Amino acid sequence: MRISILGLGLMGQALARTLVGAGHSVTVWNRTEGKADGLGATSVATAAEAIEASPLVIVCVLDYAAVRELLGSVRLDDRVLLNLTNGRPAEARDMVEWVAARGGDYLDGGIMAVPQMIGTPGALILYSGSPTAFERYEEALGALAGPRYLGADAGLAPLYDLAMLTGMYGQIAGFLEAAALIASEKRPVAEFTTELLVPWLTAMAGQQPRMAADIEAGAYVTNVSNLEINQVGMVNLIRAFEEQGVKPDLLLPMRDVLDRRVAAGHGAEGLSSLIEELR
Ligand code: FVH
Repeated sequence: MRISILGLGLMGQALARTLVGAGHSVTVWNRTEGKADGLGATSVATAAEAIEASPLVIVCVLDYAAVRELLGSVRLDDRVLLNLTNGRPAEARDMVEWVAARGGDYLDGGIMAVPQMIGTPGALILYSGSPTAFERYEEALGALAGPRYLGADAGLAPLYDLAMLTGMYGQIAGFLEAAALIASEKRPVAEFTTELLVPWLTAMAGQQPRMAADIEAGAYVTNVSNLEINQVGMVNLIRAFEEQGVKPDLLLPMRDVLDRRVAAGHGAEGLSSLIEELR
């Protein structure tokens, strides 16, 4: 299959290398020269030439503003533009019209992997947008990562991508605070992480499907620790941080939300009810 790639940053290079390895005929373009060396792809001098070369055009650059800038007023007739650049749902939805006005069909994608993972079993790419475009290229795109199509609304891939990154940042915030607490007593952080924290977090993640069901039902009655108990626990936690000389900066927003929910009279509910303070 003929596939073009616009943007040869770390991710674009990984995409190109993997598609070449899967036997596709890959044409590449990058704003600055020298990044196509050793990829086994055909390098061209302009984005327009790369678009001309293939019916499937993948773009993966810094942001959506760069996507629009590099495409300029080039026509995309009979082309599918697959945008794997990180962006927001509103930006992806705007791209549908923008690409259609140039004669093309639009697919958005969210890469849930680092460049080294592309083409390996752990990689996932979320897709949304044109269903016919996804069906046509699903098999070829499977060489990059496990594909998950979320629907015709192009905004869905960035929405889910950002939601997954949000979960990741929350987990990293908890890890950093926990590590700082352990390090405050000069205890080994690596041993704590591997032997205790990771198994604990894995077990606690098992609670999240039940919490998600509560959220969907809007039913927050709990038979485990309610918000009042968690509020007392949080006071204890913050005080321990202060005594250990560690800043609880990443925990304080959660404490504030917990306090607001209890003050609003929902102390008997479970932690899943905190979502009501976020809506
Ligand atoms: N790397 C990662 O781990 C993450 C994984 C999840 C998805 N992200 C997103 O992928 C997009 C590209 O990321 P990247 O890692 O390839 O980024 P860089 O290595 O910094 O390369 C940036 C490329 O963007 C080109 N570029 C920037 N501005 C423009 C512009 N105005 N016109 C044309 N191209 C532009 C840049 O070109 P150059 O500087 O080499 O000339 C690079 O090709 C990104 O959305 C991540 O969030 C990666």
